Parts: sequence; C-alpha cells; structure tokens
Amino acid sequence: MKIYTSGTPEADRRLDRIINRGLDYTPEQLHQVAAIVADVKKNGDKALERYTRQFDAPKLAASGFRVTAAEMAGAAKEVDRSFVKAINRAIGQVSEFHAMGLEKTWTAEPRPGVVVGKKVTPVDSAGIYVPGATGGRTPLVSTVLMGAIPAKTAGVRRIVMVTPPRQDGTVNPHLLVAAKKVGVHEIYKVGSAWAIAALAHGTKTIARVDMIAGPGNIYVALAKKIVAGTVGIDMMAGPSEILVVADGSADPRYIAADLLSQAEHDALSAAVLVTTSMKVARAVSDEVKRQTTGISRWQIARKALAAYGAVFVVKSKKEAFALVNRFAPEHLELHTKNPEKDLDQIRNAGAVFLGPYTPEPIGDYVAGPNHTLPTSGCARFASALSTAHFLKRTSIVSYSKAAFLSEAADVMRIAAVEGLDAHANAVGVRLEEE
Ligand code: HSO
Ligand code: ZN
Repeated sequence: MKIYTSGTPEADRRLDRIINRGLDYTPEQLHQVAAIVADVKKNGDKALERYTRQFDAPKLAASGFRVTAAEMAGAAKEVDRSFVKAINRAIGQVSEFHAMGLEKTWTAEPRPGVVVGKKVTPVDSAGIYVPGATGGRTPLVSTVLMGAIPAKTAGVRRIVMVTPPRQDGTVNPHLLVAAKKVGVHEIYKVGSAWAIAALAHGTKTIARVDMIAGPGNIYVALAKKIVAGTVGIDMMAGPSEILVVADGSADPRYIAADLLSQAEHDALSAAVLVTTSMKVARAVSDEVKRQTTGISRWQIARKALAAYGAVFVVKSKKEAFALVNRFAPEHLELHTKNPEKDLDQIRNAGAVFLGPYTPEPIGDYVAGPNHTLPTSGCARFASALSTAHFLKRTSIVSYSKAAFLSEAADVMRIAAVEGLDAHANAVGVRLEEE
C-alpha cells in the first residue's frame, strides 16, 4: 500500500478518488438500467426469463423462479451442524440488537385537550436483495440475516428474498437455510436490475412489495434509484470500505488483516489506514503485502488495494479525525490508546469498531448491528439498515372542543393569508354554533 503524507495535493487527489469511486455511473448505464426496468414493467415474467437466461442461468424458466418446498428440504440436508450452530448464534444476537432499537407508537398531550403522536406500522411487504457475488462463489448468508431480521423484527408480514441463481439454476443451500431460519416467506431465483424492477412493479410470479432493501452492484443500485418513489428503498449501498485510525500503540498485523477483510469483497472495495505513526504506516504496508499471499481472493484484494488502498500519515489525531469525517467511511476501526474517548470526534461513519479485539468481520456476522451500511460518503446523511427502514410513522392529531376554540382564530388568519377560503371555513363552520 502506498504511503501518502496527508495534506499534500497527491494525498488529496487519492482521497477524493477513493471516496467517489463507488456510486459513480455513466448516463449510458443509467439509461441501460432504465430500459431494463421499463421492460420488466411491461413484459413481466417474460422479460425476467430473458435476462435470467442471458446473464445467470441459461436454462431457468419463469416457472422455476420460485424456490420450492422440496428445494428447501434438500438444502437443509446439505448444510452441516457447525454452520447451523453458527448461524443460530448470529440470528439470535442480530435479532436481539434490532429489537432493542424498535420504535413504538407514542402519543403526548403538549397542550390541554390536544393529543398528538405517531402511530408506528410496518410496511405490508418487503423485498430483500441478496447479491450473488462472483457467480455465487461467495454466498453472503450474513446478508440474508441483515436484510430479513430488521424486516421481521419490525413486524413485516410478507418478506420476499431475491438472489441471482447459479449457472445450473440453483441457489447455494446455505442461503436457503439462512432464509428459512429468519422467516423469509418467498424466495425467487432472480437477480440484478430486473429483480429490483420485478419487486417494485410486480410480475405474474412475483407480487410487488412496498419496500426494497439490501446491497448489490451498480446495476442493482441504479435500479433502486429508478424505482425509488414507486416503492421504498433503503439506501444506495456501494462496494465495501474500511478506514482504520491507528496511533503508535496499534498492532500492524491486526490492521493489515482487517484492511484485507474488506479489500477481498470486491475489486472496487476501499481499504485505508490513517495513522500518526510512520512506523505503523510502514509496518502495515509490509504486513498487507505479506498477508495478501495467504488469502484465496488475493487477486481481488490486490486490485482493490492498488486502485483504492492508501496509507495516510497525519501529524495529529485531530487531523486524522478531520480526514475520517470527510471520508465518512462505511466501517471505521479505532486502534488507538483510548478509542472510547476518540469516538467523541467521529461525526460521519456507518459503523465504528473500537479497540484491537473488535475486527470489522465480527460486525459482519455476529455482533448485532446491521452490516448493510452507507458507503461512498453516504454516512454523512444515512444510517445502517434497521427496523426503521421497514416502519412508517402515521401522525395522530386529536382536539377537544375547548382546545379547538382556543386555536381557531390563528388557523383562520393563516388560511386567509394563503387565500384558502375552504380551509378557513372548515374551522369557521364549527364556530357558528357558539
Ligand atoms: N462487509 C460487508 C458485508 C459482508 N461481509 C457480508 C461478509 N459478508 C458489508 O460492507
Ligand atoms: Zn465484509
């Protein structure tokens, strides 16, 4: 990994390039995806079948999109006990966390005779997208959990999962077992932009949903952008990224391993170290090189690091945190003497991992918080996927007669300024009986 001195024009250019890499798209790509969405809207299953056969599974017909009970039963036999044990722990801990933040209906009486509040209701149905990265070779079982658990915990009655099939028209059994365990109701072997279009507009096989969540590549992200408004969407989740802040007390082996854990996701992933110590900078850079040779996805990791990896050496911790807040990383690790105190300086980050024994992957799988997080600087304004994404808040208003009378004149005055007589009358008619 190349070492940059923070604040130089070269470092600035590198930083901007890394931040802006993920959700970049060309007008042609947007146009291409809009055409796919329109095609699915018009031609339904026929279009889905055409795209699926062309890009994913050459033999799969629309009649085979829905995963059957027999396939589910077969999948349960294919996975081993240690996987079931691990996934059970993950489900338990992730569910527990999501239940903790669950928003409830509330009312208040801010003035005598006036009740206001919010009635919290889950969406009726949700679609969870599970990517089929690298032709299904990385079946992201944890992403099934992270999508479906918040929906389930929010109380969504119909949870649909879509994921691209493998070439032979099947889905990895671990994904199916995970989906069953978290209570997904329907699973369809359909992926990419056409799957998002189907969830948003509905086809004969796949009934439309109200809310779509889950990460995907740029085509999935663009499709979500296009259907947003017709249906709710969670966020534009782009390629994974990690930023580590370290002082001289950090262990370079841990940092290198954690940087690689995100670099291995995708050739577009970003892995960045920001450190006050030149010694740590050099040691991490060497360690990354050494550890890369030991991982099976080294080619992907190496590509990601060459394009979007960097070590920034800063003069002070203050400078480090300014850089963090400008980057707004999806994942932030603090390898400093007092990470709890440093947390005060963090304003923009999807998730923060504190101290040497909190590697990012613990959050990917079992810690509890969601691993679907804002990327590409979106942590400036967005948050992790949560139950809130699957809930609506309906405002509640109730007035007693006395309260109504005490506020009526002001309502009529504002209505008059707006030139909206009927508004004023809706109040006035209730005053006439006085
Ligand atoms: N780190 C990824 C999620 C993931 N990791 C799934 C492993 N499996 C989100 O940025
Ligand atoms: Zn990960």
